[in-house]
Amino acid sequence: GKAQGHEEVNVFQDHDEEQIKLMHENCIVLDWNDNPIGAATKKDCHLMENINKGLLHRAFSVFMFNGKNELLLQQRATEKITFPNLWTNTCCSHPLCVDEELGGNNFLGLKDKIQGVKVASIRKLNHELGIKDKQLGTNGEFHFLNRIHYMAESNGFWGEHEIDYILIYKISKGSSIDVDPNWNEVKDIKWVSQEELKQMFEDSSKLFTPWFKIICENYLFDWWNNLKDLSSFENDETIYRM
Ligand code: DMA
Ligand code: MN
Repeated sequence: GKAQGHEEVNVFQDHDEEQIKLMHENCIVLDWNDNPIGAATKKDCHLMENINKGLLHRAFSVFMFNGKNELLLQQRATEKITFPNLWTNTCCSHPLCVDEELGGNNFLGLKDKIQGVKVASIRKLNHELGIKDKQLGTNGEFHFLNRIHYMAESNGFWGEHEIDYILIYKISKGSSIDVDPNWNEVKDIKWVSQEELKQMFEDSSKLFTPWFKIICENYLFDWWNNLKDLSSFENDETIYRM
């Protein structure tokens, strides 16, 4: 109705039209144990006003490595409503509240949920980075690592409160993936070695997302040192609360 339209103009003041549209997507609302309990718009899930009351949703974070053990980073576009301009891992987003991305329609186990998150990851790797699902299917493989429950403010008004599924995508030696960024989502990209990432952390002109920092401080370098064989790290059923 009219009143609702009015309110929206205020909430999204000065934001990018394309990004405002995406705020109408339906995210998966969760209880503390990652059980879906409903749906809410991306807008509602990211308002600190709701997060402070406990609203929690499902997310994923992809870390893509090439055959040279380099990690693909992205700098978020200035147009992003939450965490604009910050450097972060390859691709992050939310599985939508639809059967395909929930992982099925009843009695879902962790394996089903991971399957749903992979479907969402393939969708967003294409949307944000122009990566074709055909290439993902043949040039490497996804590994599910673990789930991280965290909360972070973007600017006091917007923020995150998520159970974040961590996925590593390893490009096979000798294969490559073509990247063609969507500049409404991504401002810059960079393939980095461990040394190059550590140098970026020293550079005070480069700012990073809170979830990327949490993952770097707690897990990333262990995983990165064991990319050849992730078997002792992957498919961890614990939800880590940060
Ligand atoms: C949300 O990422 C997911 C995490 C793990 C923070 P995002 O803000 O990039 O989502 P989207 O790309 O859907 O805007
Ligand atoms: Mn989120």
